[in-house]
Amino acid sequence: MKIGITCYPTVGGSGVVATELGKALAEKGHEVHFITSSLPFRLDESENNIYFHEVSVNSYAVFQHPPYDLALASKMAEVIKEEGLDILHVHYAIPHAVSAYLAKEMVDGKVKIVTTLHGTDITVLGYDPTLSDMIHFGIERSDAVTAVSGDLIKQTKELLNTNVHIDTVYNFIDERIYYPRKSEAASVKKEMGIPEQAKVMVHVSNFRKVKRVEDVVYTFQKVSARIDTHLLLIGDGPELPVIRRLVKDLGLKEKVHITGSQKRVAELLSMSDVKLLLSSKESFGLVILEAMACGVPAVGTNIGGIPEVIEHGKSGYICELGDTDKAAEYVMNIFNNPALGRKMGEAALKRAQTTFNKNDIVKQYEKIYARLAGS
Ligand code: GMT
Repeated sequence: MKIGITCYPTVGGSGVVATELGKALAEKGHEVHFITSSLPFRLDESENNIYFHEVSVNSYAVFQHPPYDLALASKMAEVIKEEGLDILHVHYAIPHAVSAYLAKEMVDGKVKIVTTLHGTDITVLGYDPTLSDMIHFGIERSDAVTAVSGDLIKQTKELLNTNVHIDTVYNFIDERIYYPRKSEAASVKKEMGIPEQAKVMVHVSNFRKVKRVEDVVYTFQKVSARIDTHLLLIGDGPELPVIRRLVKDLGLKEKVHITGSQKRVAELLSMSDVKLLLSSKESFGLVILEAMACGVPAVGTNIGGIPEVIEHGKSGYICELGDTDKAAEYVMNIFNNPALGRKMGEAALKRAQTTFNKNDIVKQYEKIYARLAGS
Protein backbone atom coordinates (compact mmCIF):
# COMPACT_ATOMS: atom_id res chain seq x y z
CA MET A 1 0.00 0.00 0.00
CA LYS A 2 0.98 3.64 -0.26
CA ILE A 3 0.91 5.14 3.21
CA GLY A 4 1.46 8.73 4.31
CA ILE A 5 2.65 9.35 7.86
CA THR A 6 2.52 12.65 9.71
CA CYS A 7 3.97 13.14 13.18
CA TYR A 8 6.00 15.55 15.26
CA PRO A 9 9.52 14.91 14.01
CA THR A 10 11.43 16.00 17.10
CA VAL A 11 12.32 13.89 20.12
CA GLY A 12 9.15 12.49 21.72
CA GLY A 13 7.38 9.17 22.04
CA SER A 14 4.72 9.81 19.40
CA GLY A 15 7.31 10.75 16.76
CA VAL A 16 9.45 7.75 17.66
CA VAL A 17 6.54 5.33 17.35
CA ALA A 18 5.37 6.88 14.05
CA THR A 19 8.89 6.68 12.62
CA GLU A 20 9.46 3.08 13.73
CA LEU A 21 6.08 2.14 12.27
CA GLY A 22 6.95 3.79 8.94
CA LYS A 23 10.30 2.00 8.84
CA ALA A 24 8.70 -1.35 9.64
CA LEU A 25 6.01 -0.86 6.97
CA ALA A 26 8.67 0.08 4.40
CA GLU A 27 10.64 -3.07 5.27
CA LYS A 28 7.48 -5.07 4.57
CA GLY A 29 7.27 -3.57 1.08
CA HIS A 30 4.80 -0.74 1.59
CA GLU A 31 5.64 2.65 0.11
CA VAL A 32 5.86 5.11 3.01
CA HIS A 33 5.70 8.89 2.64
CA PHE A 34 6.58 10.98 5.69
CA ILE A 35 4.90 14.40 5.54
CA THR A 36 6.48 16.40 8.36
CA SER A 37 8.02 19.78 9.16
CA SER A 38 11.53 18.26 9.22
CA LEU A 39 13.12 14.83 8.87
CA PRO A 40 12.00 12.72 11.86
CA PHE A 41 15.05 12.32 14.07
CA ARG A 42 15.21 8.54 13.83
CA LEU A 43 14.58 8.41 10.08
CA ASP A 44 17.09 7.69 7.39
CA GLU A 45 15.46 8.71 4.11
CA SER A 46 17.94 6.64 2.12
CA GLU A 47 16.15 3.48 3.31
CA ASN A 48 14.16 1.58 0.69
CA ASN A 49 10.52 2.56 0.18
CA ILE A 50 10.80 5.67 2.36
CA TYR A 51 10.14 9.17 1.06
CA PHE A 52 10.22 12.47 2.90
CA HIS A 53 8.04 15.48 2.04
CA GLU A 54 8.94 18.59 3.99
CA VAL A 55 6.19 20.99 5.01
CA SER A 56 7.42 24.55 4.78
CA VAL A 57 5.45 27.60 5.85
CA ASN A 58 6.09 30.88 4.14
CA SER A 59 6.06 33.95 6.29
CA TYR A 60 4.26 37.07 5.09
CA ALA A 61 4.10 40.39 6.87
CA VAL A 62 0.35 40.02 7.21
CA PHE A 63 0.63 36.79 9.24
CA GLN A 64 1.09 37.28 12.93
CA HIS A 65 1.29 33.46 13.18
CA PRO A 66 2.44 31.47 10.11
CA PRO A 67 -0.36 28.98 9.27
CA TYR A 68 1.45 25.63 9.68
CA ASP A 69 -1.81 23.64 9.88
CA LEU A 70 -2.87 24.91 6.43
CA ALA A 71 0.56 24.41 4.89
CA LEU A 72 0.48 20.85 6.23
CA ALA A 73 -2.99 20.23 4.76
CA SER A 74 -1.83 21.56 1.38
CA LYS A 75 1.26 19.33 1.43
CA MET A 76 -0.83 16.34 2.44
CA ALA A 77 -3.25 16.97 -0.45
CA GLU A 78 -0.35 17.35 -2.89
CA VAL A 79 1.25 14.06 -1.77
CA ILE A 80 -2.07 12.19 -1.78
CA LYS A 81 -2.65 13.31 -5.39
CA GLU A 82 0.88 12.99 -6.75
CA GLU A 83 1.75 9.70 -5.06
CA GLY A 84 -1.73 8.16 -4.98
CA LEU A 85 -1.75 7.49 -1.24
CA ASP A 86 -4.24 4.90 0.01
CA ILE A 87 -3.87 5.82 3.69
CA LEU A 88 -2.85 8.93 5.59
CA HIS A 89 -1.87 7.91 9.11
CA VAL A 90 -1.51 10.85 11.48
CA HIS A 91 0.04 10.61 14.94
CA TYR A 92 -1.18 13.09 17.56
CA ALA A 93 -4.61 14.60 16.98
CA ILE A 94 -3.79 18.31 16.97
CA PRO A 95 -3.38 19.68 14.38
CA HIS A 96 -2.66 16.56 12.33
CA ALA A 97 -6.14 14.97 12.27
CA VAL A 98 -7.73 18.29 11.32
CA SER A 99 -5.17 19.04 8.60
CA ALA A 100 -5.73 15.50 7.27
CA TYR A 101 -9.47 16.10 7.12
CA LEU A 102 -8.90 19.30 5.13
CA ALA A 103 -6.51 17.48 2.79
CA LYS A 104 -9.06 14.72 2.24
CA GLU A 105 -11.69 17.32 1.31
CA MET A 106 -9.21 18.88 -1.13
CA VAL A 107 -8.79 15.57 -2.97
CA ASP A 108 -12.49 14.71 -3.03
CA GLY A 109 -12.22 12.06 -0.35
CA LYS A 110 -9.69 9.91 -2.21
CA VAL A 111 -7.77 8.76 0.87
CA LYS A 112 -8.55 7.17 4.23
CA ILE A 113 -7.42 8.82 7.44
CA VAL A 114 -6.13 6.89 10.45
CA THR A 115 -5.53 8.94 13.60
CA THR A 116 -3.45 7.58 16.47
CA LEU A 117 -3.92 9.27 19.83
CA HIS A 118 -0.76 9.36 21.91
CA GLY A 119 -1.71 10.99 25.20
CA THR A 120 -1.25 14.67 25.80
CA ASP A 121 -3.28 15.39 22.65
CA ILE A 122 -6.20 14.21 24.82
CA THR A 123 -5.12 14.31 28.46
CA VAL A 124 -3.76 17.88 28.31
CA LEU A 125 -5.16 19.54 25.20
CA GLY A 126 -8.57 17.90 25.76
CA TYR A 127 -9.02 20.19 28.77
CA ASP A 128 -8.28 23.31 26.70
CA PRO A 129 -11.64 24.87 25.77
CA THR A 130 -10.06 26.53 22.72
CA LEU A 131 -9.09 23.12 21.32
CA SER A 132 -11.37 20.40 22.70
CA ASP A 133 -14.12 20.81 20.06
CA MET A 134 -11.47 20.77 17.33
CA ILE A 135 -9.93 17.54 18.71
CA HIS A 136 -13.43 16.02 18.87
CA PHE A 137 -13.99 17.05 15.23
CA GLY A 138 -10.65 15.63 14.06
CA ILE A 139 -11.35 12.31 15.76
CA GLU A 140 -14.93 12.00 14.50
CA ARG A 141 -13.87 12.77 10.91
CA SER A 142 -11.09 10.17 10.88
CA ASP A 143 -11.88 6.88 9.15
CA ALA A 144 -10.21 4.92 11.95
CA VAL A 145 -8.91 5.96 15.34
CA THR A 146 -6.41 4.11 17.49
CA ALA A 147 -4.99 4.87 20.93
CA VAL A 148 -1.84 3.55 22.54
CA SER A 149 -3.58 2.19 25.66
CA GLY A 150 -6.99 1.15 26.92
CA ASP A 151 -6.83 3.90 29.52
CA LEU A 152 -6.35 6.55 26.82
CA ILE A 153 -9.51 5.31 25.09
CA LYS A 154 -11.42 5.61 28.37
CA GLN A 155 -10.13 9.14 28.93
CA THR A 156 -10.86 10.17 25.33
CA LYS A 157 -14.46 8.99 25.61
CA GLU A 158 -14.99 10.68 28.97
CA LEU A 159 -13.27 13.95 28.16
CA LEU A 160 -14.51 14.47 24.64
CA ASN A 161 -17.86 12.81 25.09
CA THR A 162 -17.52 10.73 21.94
CA ASN A 163 -18.75 7.25 21.06
CA VAL A 164 -16.49 6.80 18.09
CA HIS A 165 -14.90 3.33 17.87
CA ILE A 166 -11.24 3.41 18.97
CA ASP A 167 -8.89 0.43 18.67
CA THR A 168 -6.14 -0.08 21.24
CA VAL A 169 -2.86 -0.58 19.42
CA TYR A 170 0.01 -0.69 21.87
CA ASN A 171 3.40 0.85 21.19
CA PHE A 172 6.41 -1.24 20.24
CA ILE A 173 10.16 -0.77 20.01
CA ASP A 174 12.83 -1.90 17.58
CA GLU A 175 14.26 -5.02 19.21
CA ARG A 176 17.41 -4.64 17.09
CA ILE A 177 18.23 -1.56 19.14
CA TYR A 178 16.64 -2.34 22.50
CA TYR A 179 17.91 -5.68 23.83
CA PRO A 180 19.96 -6.56 26.91
CA ARG A 181 23.40 -5.24 25.95
CA LYS A 182 25.18 -6.70 28.93
CA SER A 183 28.76 -6.64 27.61
CA GLU A 184 28.61 -2.99 26.40
CA ALA A 185 26.79 -2.10 29.63
CA ALA A 186 29.71 -3.18 31.82
CA SER A 187 32.16 -0.95 29.96
CA VAL A 188 29.80 2.05 29.95
CA LYS A 189 29.36 1.65 33.72
CA LYS A 190 33.12 1.65 34.19
CA GLU A 191 33.55 4.62 31.87
CA MET A 192 31.04 6.59 33.96
CA GLY A 193 33.00 5.86 37.10
CA ILE A 194 30.24 3.82 38.73
CA PRO A 195 31.69 1.01 40.88
CA GLU A 196 30.86 -2.46 39.59
CA GLN A 197 29.01 -3.46 42.76
CA ALA A 198 26.90 -0.25 42.93
CA LYS A 199 23.26 -0.47 41.93
CA VAL A 200 21.89 1.82 39.21
CA MET A 201 18.47 3.47 38.96
CA VAL A 202 17.55 5.16 35.68
CA HIS A 203 14.99 7.71 34.51
CA VAL A 204 14.54 8.84 30.89
CA SER A 205 12.17 11.63 29.88
CA ASN A 206 11.67 15.05 28.35
CA PHE A 207 11.81 16.62 31.84
CA ARG A 208 8.38 18.18 31.77
CA LYS A 209 6.33 18.77 34.90
CA VAL A 210 4.09 15.74 34.26
CA LYS A 211 7.14 13.46 34.55
CA ARG A 212 7.55 14.36 38.26
CA VAL A 213 11.31 13.89 38.09
CA GLU A 214 11.58 15.32 41.62
CA ASP A 215 9.82 12.17 42.86
CA VAL A 216 12.52 10.11 41.14
CA VAL A 217 15.18 12.13 42.99
CA TYR A 218 13.40 11.75 46.37
CA THR A 219 13.04 8.00 45.77
CA PHE A 220 16.74 7.81 44.94
CA GLN A 221 17.59 9.77 48.12
CA LYS A 222 15.75 7.17 50.22
CA VAL A 223 17.32 4.20 48.47
CA SER A 224 20.87 5.57 48.37
CA ALA A 225 20.77 6.28 52.12
CA ARG A 226 20.66 2.49 52.59
CA ILE A 227 22.23 0.89 49.51
CA ASP A 228 25.18 2.02 47.39
CA THR A 229 23.25 3.33 44.38
CA HIS A 230 23.77 5.70 41.47
CA LEU A 231 21.04 7.49 39.51
CA LEU A 232 21.10 8.18 35.76
CA LEU A 233 18.90 11.04 34.58
CA ILE A 234 18.71 10.89 30.78
CA GLY A 235 17.03 13.50 28.55
CA ASP A 236 16.45 17.21 28.55
CA GLY A 237 13.57 19.62 29.04
CA PRO A 238 12.22 22.63 30.93
CA GLU A 239 12.40 21.05 34.40
CA LEU A 240 16.05 20.03 34.14
CA PRO A 241 17.42 23.18 35.86
CA VAL A 242 14.97 22.64 38.74
CA ILE A 243 16.13 19.05 39.07
CA ARG A 244 19.81 20.02 38.94
CA ARG A 245 19.21 22.42 41.82
CA LEU A 246 17.29 19.80 43.83
CA VAL A 247 20.08 17.24 43.36
CA LYS A 248 22.62 19.84 44.56
CA ASP A 249 20.50 20.99 47.52
CA LEU A 250 20.01 17.39 48.69
CA GLY A 251 23.77 16.79 48.46
CA LEU A 252 23.35 13.99 45.91
CA LYS A 253 25.56 15.33 43.11
CA GLU A 254 28.29 12.69 43.53
CA LYS A 255 25.99 9.83 42.62
CA VAL A 256 23.54 11.43 40.20
CA HIS A 257 24.62 11.41 36.56
CA ILE A 258 22.73 13.98 34.51
CA THR A 259 23.53 12.92 30.96
CA GLY A 260 21.31 15.16 28.81
CA SER A 261 19.91 13.63 25.60
CA GLN A 262 21.79 10.49 24.61
CA LYS A 263 22.13 8.33 21.53
CA ARG A 264 23.26 5.24 23.46
CA VAL A 265 20.09 4.90 25.56
CA ALA A 266 19.94 1.11 25.13
CA GLU A 267 23.45 0.72 26.63
CA LEU A 268 22.60 3.01 29.54
CA LEU A 269 19.36 1.14 30.20
CA SER A 270 21.15 -2.19 30.01
CA MET A 271 23.60 -1.17 32.76
CA SER A 272 20.70 -0.21 35.06
CA ASP A 273 19.01 -2.37 37.67
CA VAL A 274 15.67 -0.60 37.72
CA LYS A 275 13.84 2.01 35.66
CA LEU A 276 11.63 4.67 37.27
CA LEU A 277 8.73 6.52 35.68
CA LEU A 278 6.67 8.30 38.34
CA SER A 279 4.60 10.57 36.05
CA SER A 280 1.29 12.24 36.85
CA LYS A 281 0.13 11.71 33.24
CA GLU A 282 1.31 8.93 30.94
CA SER A 283 -0.80 7.28 28.29
CA PHE A 284 1.70 4.46 27.75
CA GLY A 285 5.29 5.17 28.79
CA LEU A 286 7.40 4.12 25.83
CA VAL A 287 10.57 4.52 27.90
CA ILE A 288 9.35 1.75 30.23
CA LEU A 289 8.99 -0.58 27.28
CA GLU A 290 12.50 0.35 26.09
CA ALA A 291 13.85 -0.59 29.54
CA MET A 292 11.85 -3.83 29.64
CA ALA A 293 13.23 -4.79 26.23
CA CYS A 294 16.71 -4.35 27.73
CA GLY A 295 15.74 -6.78 30.51
CA VAL A 296 15.27 -4.08 33.16
CA PRO A 297 12.26 -4.13 35.54
CA ALA A 298 10.43 -0.85 36.16
CA VAL A 299 8.67 0.98 38.97
CA GLY A 300 5.89 3.22 37.67
CA THR A 301 2.89 5.13 38.97
CA ASN A 302 -0.67 3.90 38.90
CA ILE A 303 -1.43 6.43 36.17
CA GLY A 304 -2.85 6.24 32.65
CA GLY A 305 -1.48 3.33 30.63
CA ILE A 306 1.49 2.54 32.90
CA PRO A 307 -0.29 -0.42 34.62
CA GLU A 308 -1.00 -1.87 31.15
CA VAL A 309 2.74 -1.93 30.48
CA ILE A 310 4.13 -3.06 33.87
CA GLU A 311 2.53 -6.13 35.41
CA HIS A 312 2.67 -5.36 39.13
CA GLY A 313 4.81 -7.88 41.00
CA LYS A 314 5.93 -9.61 37.77
CA SER A 315 7.78 -7.27 35.42
CA GLY A 316 8.08 -4.48 37.98
CA TYR A 317 5.95 -2.62 40.48
CA ILE A 318 3.18 -0.03 40.45
CA CYS A 319 2.92 2.60 43.21
CA GLU A 320 0.53 5.48 43.82
CA LEU A 321 1.40 8.94 42.49
CA GLY A 322 3.71 10.81 44.87
CA ASP A 323 4.31 7.81 47.15
CA THR A 324 8.10 7.90 47.06
CA ASP A 325 8.31 5.79 50.26
CA LYS A 326 6.60 2.92 48.46
CA ALA A 327 8.62 3.46 45.27
CA ALA A 328 11.85 3.31 47.34
CA GLU A 329 10.59 0.16 49.12
CA TYR A 330 9.97 -1.54 45.77
CA VAL A 331 13.38 -0.51 44.42
CA MET A 332 15.09 -1.85 47.57
CA ASN A 333 13.10 -5.06 47.29
CA ILE A 334 14.61 -5.56 43.83
CA PHE A 335 18.11 -4.56 44.98
CA ASN A 336 18.06 -6.73 48.11
CA ASN A 337 16.87 -9.82 46.24
CA PRO A 338 19.13 -10.30 43.21
CA ALA A 339 17.24 -13.47 42.23
CA LEU A 340 13.96 -11.55 42.24
CA GLY A 341 15.55 -8.71 40.24
CA ARG A 342 16.76 -11.21 37.63
CA LYS A 343 13.37 -12.93 37.49
CA MET A 344 11.57 -9.61 37.04
CA GLY A 345 14.08 -8.52 34.36
CA GLU A 346 13.45 -11.76 32.47
CA ALA A 347 9.68 -11.33 32.81
CA ALA A 348 10.00 -7.74 31.57
CA LEU A 349 11.98 -8.87 28.52
CA LYS A 350 9.48 -11.63 27.76
CA ARG A 351 6.58 -9.18 28.05
CA ALA A 352 8.32 -6.73 25.71
CA GLN A 353 8.81 -9.54 23.19
CA THR A 354 5.27 -10.92 23.38
CA THR A 355 2.58 -8.42 24.47
CA PHE A 356 4.42 -5.60 22.70
CA ASN A 357 5.80 -7.65 19.81
CA LYS A 358 6.72 -5.39 16.91
CA ASN A 359 5.54 -7.75 14.13
CA ASP A 360 2.17 -8.33 15.78
CA ILE A 361 1.59 -4.63 16.34
CA VAL A 362 2.60 -3.63 12.81
CA LYS A 363 0.17 -6.32 11.57
CA GLN A 364 -2.59 -4.73 13.66
CA TYR A 365 -2.05 -1.43 11.85
CA GLU A 366 -1.90 -3.20 8.47
CA LYS A 367 -5.25 -4.87 9.23
CA ILE A 368 -6.79 -1.47 9.93
CA TYR A 369 -5.38 -0.09 6.66
CA ALA A 370 -6.67 -3.12 4.71
CA ARG A 371 -10.11 -2.79 6.30
CA LEU A 372 -10.31 0.86 5.21
CA ALA A 373 -8.88 0.29 1.75
CA GLY A 374 -11.55 -2.36 1.13
CA SER A 375 -14.40 -0.15 2.36
O1 GMT B 1 5.70 11.98 27.05
C1 GMT B 1 5.71 13.01 26.41
O2 GMT B 1 5.62 14.09 26.93
C2 GMT B 1 5.79 12.98 24.89
C3 GMT B 1 4.52 12.42 24.32
C4 GMT B 1 4.50 12.54 22.80
O3 GMT B 1 3.47 12.96 22.30
O4 GMT B 1 5.45 12.19 22.14
O5 GMT B 1 4.41 11.06 24.71
C5 GMT B 1 3.12 10.47 24.61
O6 GMT B 1 3.17 9.49 23.58
C6 GMT B 1 4.06 8.39 23.84
C7 GMT B 1 4.03 7.46 22.63
O7 GMT B 1 2.77 6.92 22.43
C8 GMT B 1 3.63 7.68 25.13
O8 GMT B 1 4.51 6.61 25.41
C9 GMT B 1 3.66 8.67 26.30
O9 GMT B 1 3.17 8.01 27.46
C10 GMT B 1 2.78 9.87 25.98
N1 GMT B 1 2.96 10.88 27.02
C11 GMT B 1 1.99 11.22 27.87
O10 GMT B 1 0.90 10.72 27.88
C12 GMT B 1 2.37 12.26 28.87
